[in-house]
Amino acid sequence: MNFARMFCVAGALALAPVTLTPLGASAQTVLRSADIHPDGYPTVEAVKYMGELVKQRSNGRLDIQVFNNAALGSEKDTIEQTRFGVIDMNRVNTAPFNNLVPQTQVLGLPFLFRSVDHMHKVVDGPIGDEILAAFEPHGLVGLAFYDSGARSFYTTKKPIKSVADLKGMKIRVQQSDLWIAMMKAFGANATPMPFGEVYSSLETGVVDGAENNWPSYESSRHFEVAKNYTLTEHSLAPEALVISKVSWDKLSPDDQKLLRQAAKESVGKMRELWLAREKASEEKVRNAGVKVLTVDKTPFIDAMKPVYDSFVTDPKMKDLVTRIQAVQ
Ligand code: GTR
Repeated sequence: MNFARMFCVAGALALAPVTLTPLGASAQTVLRSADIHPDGYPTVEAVKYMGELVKQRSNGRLDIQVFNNAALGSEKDTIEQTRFGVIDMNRVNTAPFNNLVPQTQVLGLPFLFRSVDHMHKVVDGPIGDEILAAFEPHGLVGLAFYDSGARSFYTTKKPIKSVADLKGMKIRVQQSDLWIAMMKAFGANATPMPFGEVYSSLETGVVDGAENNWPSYESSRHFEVAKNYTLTEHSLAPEALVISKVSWDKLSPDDQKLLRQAAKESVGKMRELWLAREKASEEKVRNAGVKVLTVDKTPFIDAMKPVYDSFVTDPKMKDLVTRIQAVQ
């Protein structure tokens, strides 16, 4: 991790969470939450909504302040800062947690979920709680999973019409061994990098393509430089909302309960916002002239066998996959 950066941010923020005690008032705790997305993006708005709930229910004693637009750094860096308590909360896709919390890998496995409804049933049930609990030994407390739609490929020059088209292409991926293996199994050259570097990498030809859901493809303006979007929908990897264990342990059991409850309630709000944003983003990029291709998914699914063979190996992971597949 980048310690220089961490301490620079630590210096800028002072130590989190901040407790303000004006004369005659009870102490106020402001939890700082990171997000790379802009204002209006469903993840950002969902955490703001959660903040309203906790503020109201604690009579102003607890509050959440969202630092979005990657103001606190890239996801990989902010995860480290959150583990050390420099940042209190973080909303990040599950992929950048994969190497740290191996149980999160299961949620990104290609073509594992049959539908968004299947994914919701899994993350809303005991398996979701089990994976949230797996963050704890790593300095983080998992609060909720948010939707992230389906991720599909987009390219600057050659459109992807078959698995063979991916051969030798440089494709940007999130910083996760699972995602690197997925690209390799598709025959592509995986280029892991932070989200903030993708636009210029597409523009200058450092990569030939990337993959993401409609809202991120649109809000990042990647569609301006990579105009071929192929609906492979290879992963439904959800977003995760976590709080630093350092910040968590400073809260009373009642406040911890309040936060957990508000986080769970923000999921419904997020899903509403997500559905609307997915439609709006798709419409926007289609109107901007993006070429949307549909493909037969079977060869893409078949190509993922080596990923399952190397990532679903230990009995616990196998059991988790079997239990997910059994959820109706
Ligand atoms: C988005 C996700 C971000 C980040 C980004 C990426 O869909 O919301 O958290 O993971 O993708 O590809 O880096």
